[in-house]
Amino acid sequence: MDGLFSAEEKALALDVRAVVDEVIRPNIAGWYEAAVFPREIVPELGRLGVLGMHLEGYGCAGRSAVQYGLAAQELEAGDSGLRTFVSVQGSLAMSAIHKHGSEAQKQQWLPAMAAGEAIGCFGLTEPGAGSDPASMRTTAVQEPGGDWVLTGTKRWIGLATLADVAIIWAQTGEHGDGRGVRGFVVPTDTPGFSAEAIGQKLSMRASVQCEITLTDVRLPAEAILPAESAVGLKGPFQCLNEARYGIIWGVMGAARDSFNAVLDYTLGREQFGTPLASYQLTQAKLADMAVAINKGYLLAHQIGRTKDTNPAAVTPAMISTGKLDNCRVAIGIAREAREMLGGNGITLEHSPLRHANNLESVRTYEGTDEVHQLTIGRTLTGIGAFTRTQA
Ligand code: TGC
Repeated sequence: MDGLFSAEEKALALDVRAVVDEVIRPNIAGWYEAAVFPREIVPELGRLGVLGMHLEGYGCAGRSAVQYGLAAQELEAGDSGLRTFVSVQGSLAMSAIHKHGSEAQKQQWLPAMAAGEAIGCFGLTEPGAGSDPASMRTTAVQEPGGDWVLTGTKRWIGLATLADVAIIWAQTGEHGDGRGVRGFVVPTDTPGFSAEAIGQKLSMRASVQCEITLTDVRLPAEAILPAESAVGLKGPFQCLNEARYGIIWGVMGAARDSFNAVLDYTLGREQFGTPLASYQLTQAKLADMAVAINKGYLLAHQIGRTKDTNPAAVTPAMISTGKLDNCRVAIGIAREAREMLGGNGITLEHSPLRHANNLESVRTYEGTDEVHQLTIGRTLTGIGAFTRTQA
C-alpha cells in the first residue's frame, strides 16, 4: 500500500507510530486491565498535532483527510480507546465548534483543545435515544432574559468525567432562537452539570464512557452554536460524518495489529515439530486476513482521497459503506487472530482479544451496522426504512 501515499503522508504515519510504540504499547495492557484512561498522554497527543488535526486555524494542524486517516489507523493499532479519544476530541467536540461555533467560542476553546490543554466531549446519545437521536428528551428552554436552561440525561458519552467542555444537543422546540435540535457549548463546571463513568465494561477499558446529568444547567444566550448549519439534526450528523470517517481508517489499524501479532506468533511457535505458520490451514487464514486488510485500506484510501479532492462528493452512504464494512472486517480478523493464538490468546499479553472486545464498541457507536445498512438501503431504493411504527 506504500505506493498510495506521499513521502509527507508516510512520515506523519511513522511519527504517530513511534509515539504509539513508545508511549502506548508498553502500557496498554496495564491500563486496560485497570480500566484507566491515561490522561497524561493528552498533552503528548497535542504536541504530536493529532487533536483536531484536519481542522484549519485556531492552533489546529490543518492536515488532509488522508493524513488524519493514517494517524487514526496508527493510534488504533495501539488501542481503539485511545483513537476514540482523538476522535471525540477532534472530530466531534472540536469539529462542532469549528463548523457551527461563533468566533468567540472558537477562540475560547479550539487552541486549548488542539494543544491537549482542554478536553471536550459530545453529548448526543441518551438512555432512550441511541440510533434514533431525533427522539432525544433533553430540552433547552430560553428564558425571557436570554439565558438557556438545559435539562436531561446523556449516555455513552466518551470522556465526560474528564472533559472541560461538553457539546450538548438538546430539543429547543420553538423556544427563543430554537428551531428544533440545537447544540450548546457547556463548560463542565457549570452548576447542574454532572458526569459519572459507566463501570463494568468488557470493551474500551482504557477509555471512559459516561452518563451526563443536566439539572437546570443555566447558560448565557451566547452558549448556543449559532451557525445556520447547526439548526436541526444535520448539526450533529455533520460531526458524526467526520468521526465515522476516522473509524473507517482506525479499525484497519486494529486489524493490522491483530494480524501482525498472529503472524509473529505462528512463525515462532512450534507444534508437532514445525512452526504453526508452516501449516496450510494457518497460511490460508493469514492470506485471507491480509487480503481483507488490503481491501479495507483501499476503501479508506478511496474515500479519503475523494474527501481531499472533492469533499462534496463524499455522501453519507459512502461513509456508511466504509464504517459498516471496515468494522465488520476488522472484528472478524481480530477474532480469528485470537483463535489462532490458542489459549495464549485470552490474556492481555497478546492484542487480538483486546482489539476484538474494543471493536464491539466501535462497531456499535457512531451508527450500528443496521443504521449503516439502512442508510445505504435508503440511498439504493429511495425508501427510508427507519420507520416509527404507527399504532
Ligand atoms: P434524517 O431525516 O435522515 O435527517 C435529519 C436531518 O439530518 C440530515 N442528515 C445528515 N446531514 C449530514 N450528514 C449525515 N450523515 C446526515 N444524515 C442526515 C438530513 O439531511 C436532515 O437534514 P434537514 O435539513 O432536512 O433537517 O433523520 P433520521 O432521524 O431519519 O435519521 C435516521 C438515521 C438512523 C440515519 C440517523 O438517526 C442516524 O444516523 N442514527 C445513528 C445515530 C448515531 O450514530 N449515534 C451515535 C452518536 S455518537 C455518541 O453518542 C457518542 S460516541 C463517541 C463517544 O462519545 O465516545
